[in-house]
Amino acid sequence: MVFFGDGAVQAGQFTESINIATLWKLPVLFVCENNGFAEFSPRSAHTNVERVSDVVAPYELPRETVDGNEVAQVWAQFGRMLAGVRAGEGPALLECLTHRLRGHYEGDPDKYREAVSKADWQEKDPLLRLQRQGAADGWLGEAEPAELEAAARAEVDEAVVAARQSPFPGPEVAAAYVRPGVVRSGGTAA
Ligand SMILES: Cc1ncc(C[n+]2csc(CCOP(=O)(O)OP(=O)(O)O)c2C)c(N)n1
Ligand SMILES: [Mg+2]
Repeated sequence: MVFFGDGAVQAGQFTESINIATLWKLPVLFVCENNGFAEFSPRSAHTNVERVSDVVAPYELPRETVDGNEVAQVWAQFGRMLAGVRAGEGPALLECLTHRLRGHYEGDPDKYREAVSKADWQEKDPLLRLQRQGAADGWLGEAEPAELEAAARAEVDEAVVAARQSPFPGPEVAAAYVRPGVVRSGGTAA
């Protein structure tokens, strides 16, 4: 599974990766977070192809564009594609349309996108939407949103402490999480 921004798509490595992944039917789920900006440039400044899912059309892999701020939609499409990839049907590409509420980096003056309404996008915050949906449908239970947030923050804080206290991992740890044995016809094990 690889995650990348729309800015990576105009680099040659993207097309090269899609090409070889489809040619060798590799089990890869490509997930693009398309927020319409690559650093400070709007997508229209560096390509005529608006949708990343259209960029890969000639390679004939399963490709979908979803509302990336709609958790249920992302989850459902992600599940369908992952099942196909795991079943050996070859790679797939999921494009999640979203927005970057803050600049490209901390301290970015963020002067290049006055046209975009931040207030509109703040309303589309995926967590907010999910929370509202959960309250409306009744599956969120009795807990107040503030309590849920505090519990989630505490869990993250604990994980940060555990990570900082852990010894630095050696190279063998990286290898431990790579599943060997994907053999391509005429090729070597990947
Ligand atoms: C291999 C490589 N090429 C170019 C760059 C320079 N660079 C840094 S960020 C960026 C664009 C990133 O766009 P995106 O992934 O959409 O991220 P966003 O701006 O939305 O946060 C580029 C081209 C880089 N860091 N690495
Ligand atoms: Mg981007």
